[in-house]
Amino acid sequence: MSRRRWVEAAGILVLVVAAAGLAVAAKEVKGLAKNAAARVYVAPGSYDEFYGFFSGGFNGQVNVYGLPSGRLLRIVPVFAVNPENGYGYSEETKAMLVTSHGFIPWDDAHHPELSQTDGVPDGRWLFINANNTPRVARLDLKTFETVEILEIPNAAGNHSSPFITQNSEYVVAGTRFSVPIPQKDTAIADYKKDFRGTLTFIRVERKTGRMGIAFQILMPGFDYDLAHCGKGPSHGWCFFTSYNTEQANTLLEINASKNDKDFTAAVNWKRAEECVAQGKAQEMTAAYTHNVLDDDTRIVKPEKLTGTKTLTPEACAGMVYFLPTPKSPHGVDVDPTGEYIVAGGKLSATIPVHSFSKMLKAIDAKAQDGVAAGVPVLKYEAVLAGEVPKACLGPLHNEFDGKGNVYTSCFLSSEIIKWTLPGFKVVDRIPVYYSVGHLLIPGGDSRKPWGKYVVALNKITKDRYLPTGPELAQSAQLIDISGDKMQMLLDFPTTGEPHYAQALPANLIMDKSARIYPIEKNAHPFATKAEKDTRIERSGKEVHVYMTAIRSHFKPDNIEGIQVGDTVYFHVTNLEQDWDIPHGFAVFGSENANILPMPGETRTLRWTPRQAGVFPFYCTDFCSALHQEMQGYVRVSPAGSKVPLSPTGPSAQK
Ligand code: K7E
Ligand code: CUA
Repeated sequence: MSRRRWVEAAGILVLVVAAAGLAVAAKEVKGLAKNAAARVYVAPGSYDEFYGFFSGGFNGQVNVYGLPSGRLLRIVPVFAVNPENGYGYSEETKAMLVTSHGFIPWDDAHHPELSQTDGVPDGRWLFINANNTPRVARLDLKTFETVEILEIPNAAGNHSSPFITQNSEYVVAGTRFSVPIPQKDTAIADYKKDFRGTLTFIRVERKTGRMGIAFQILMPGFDYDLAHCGKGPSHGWCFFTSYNTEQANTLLEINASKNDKDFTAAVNWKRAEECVAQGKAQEMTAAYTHNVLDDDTRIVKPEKLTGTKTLTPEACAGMVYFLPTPKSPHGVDVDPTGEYIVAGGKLSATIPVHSFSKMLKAIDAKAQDGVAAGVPVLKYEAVLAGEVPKACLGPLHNEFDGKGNVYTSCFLSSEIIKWTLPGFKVVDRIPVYYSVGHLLIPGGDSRKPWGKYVVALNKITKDRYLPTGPELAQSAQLIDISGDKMQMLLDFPTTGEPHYAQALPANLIMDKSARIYPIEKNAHPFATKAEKDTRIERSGKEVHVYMTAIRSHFKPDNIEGIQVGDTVYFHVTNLEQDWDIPHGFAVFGSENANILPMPGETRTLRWTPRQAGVFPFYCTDFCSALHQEMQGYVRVSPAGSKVPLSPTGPSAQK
């Protein structure tokens, strides 16, 4: 395309950029839509059509974008501390990040998964995995906050997680890394003998969303990479891809790429439930944590748990089968009808598609190619629905549009292909920039995709954006899929490294969004619900400040009688009952983040003053015209000083 036509095609976007004198070596973009700018433009004051939930990858967060605009709406901390709102720093939220391995302020979050009813995202919760120290979190989509984190014991590299069943009965979690189970000190060379994988089924309470481990399946020591659960006819089954069926423990790039086919594990969880009910599971000791945000106090309650129910394939015949799958597969995705199981053949140029109905027949007919580590291996030809020949290089992940088309990301050839199912015929392809991982279509892994757009989540953006030093942003690219041809609309950089993302129509959640926490329902033990109740109490070396915040002052705002060596707890209750009016609180020299209580909420900052003096504190969130006046002082005296604590009660205050 000539430069001139490119400019025409890019329309006003380029004109605006050029007018600002910023057009630096504009590059050709294949498949760019006419009037692309107008088609993603959401005018000031207007809402986006979709909420998009993007994982933050190694920033451990969830990033919420509006689509089609690509506007970043919110960053929700999940597995990482967040100084912006004090998550993981405040006394109330620290416990959310406590595991059996101690306080873990970081993780690597890959797969956001929306809760479903009848196989369709219902807008209640979002689940997301932590890879490194295995955990699954649940976010409440009324408040956009992390309300629960469950640690997964007997696991490592929690990557095939947290994929959901069609009525949110379970979210699953599989081990990307096999390890000695239970853990022990053993030679790494004994991998084949001692290392195992687990597939964990986490029960989700229908009413509350509360998670709990139902059972774990002990598997051979492969790497269980990704998963998706069945829907419609295949409801009751979940599918996990594996690589390293070679069971190599070193130089996996060579040693785990030898087998022509690895396996997709098909797990019949209804059968597993029967086996558990029949007492076929073994109790296994395991230490793990389960942290839940209490609705009334808004304090995280940590719980320590011991033991899980463990099933082996041998003890529960009919529970697990292996479907041979070329070659070191990555993603596995179930189409909206529930019949087709599409893997990403990573090192193969063909995309293998398994048929659920043929799988059931193959099981009945015992069309087997032997048994691997106690698991029947079904014959490839007997379960294959078809292959997409010469699809692309490095197929990774698939999403569906609900109109019989599959969109596959191709990491090596940096493109998205669109192909028909059934039909197995590539009908369109579009380059993306560059090295695409997952794709997102609103509802694209559900029974009823909303379609309209596909978003490419790209790993590499070399030369795509203004350079920012050695590290460049990962990017998302929004592509229109409403017509026959994919049309590129928009690029936007992302935070962290989003692996997967999911989206749903805004109207499913926007009207349910919480605006305040009712102050009368605040059951925090250190809440102060009226200014007249503010006070300071000492017990030994601990000082508790019962403080309120309301535009535009703290009460108390002059504090004396604190001593070096004390531990001071500022319990700040935000008395506002008005939407979008948090107050922040920070104190000089604090080795802690600020806290940011929402309207009606109490949050606590722990402070250990190290020297005598008078130290200011202030509100960090610009809350009113007199926000700058929202400040105070705390006087710190030497240990053993006679300065009385004040104000100690209502009578002591003016
Ligand atoms: Cu393909 Cu972790 Cu799902 Cu990255 S994962 S892309
Ligand atoms: Cu309160 Cu600024």
